[in-house]
Amino acid sequence: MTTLFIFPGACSFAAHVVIHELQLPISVEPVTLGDPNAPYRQINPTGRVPALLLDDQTLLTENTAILPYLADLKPGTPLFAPAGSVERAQIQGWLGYVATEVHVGAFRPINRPERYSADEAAFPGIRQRALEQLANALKPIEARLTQSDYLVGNRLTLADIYLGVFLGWSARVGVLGDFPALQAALARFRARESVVHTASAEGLA
Ligand SMILES: N[C@@H](CCC(=O)N[C@@H](CS)C(=O)NCC(=O)O)C(=O)O
Repeated sequence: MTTLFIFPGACSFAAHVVIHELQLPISVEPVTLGDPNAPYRQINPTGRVPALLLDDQTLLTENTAILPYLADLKPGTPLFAPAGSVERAQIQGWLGYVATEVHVGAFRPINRPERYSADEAAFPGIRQRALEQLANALKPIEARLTQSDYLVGNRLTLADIYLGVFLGWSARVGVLGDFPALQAALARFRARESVVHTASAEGLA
């Protein structure tokens, strides 16, 4: 059986939500992060989540690959769009934007300043700049969501689900105050049945 490896509340939450949205027959397995000796390293040497282990033992990594792969298991799902369509490219564009500008560009230095300097005294400054970068990265998303409840088209897509995870993280670090459309998007995300279900399955409040 295909298995999705996750860590509660991590960026793997989006793939877990998609599994619930699409009722996919995929088992979900929590793993330990940050332990070089964890058995999970035998499956995924990077130790990162999400990772999707297919029936034939092929391992897929990266949200930008896993989310579209999961959606394509249900052809025609409104969460994604047909190959060759403009909407599909737009959804992929937002996935790439969130993965690079929001996750790695901002949250990586907020959460892991030690990856950017060996000098502990520099960490507060790195975090502060990264929080500013997060606010900058959220501005175009706020602009889009001021005009529409959804990033692409008139319906929830993979892009909104992936974004939802980082809106939750952004609220936690206190960056959503100036972004009313993002606050509303987070409230809608948290109210969605699949998200409530996933949060409960991951043991989150
Ligand atoms: N670019 C990757 C990032 C994956 C990633 O950094 N996942 C984090 C959790 S949000 C992780 O596994 N961190 C543990 C580590 O880096 O050791 C993706 O989008 O899938």
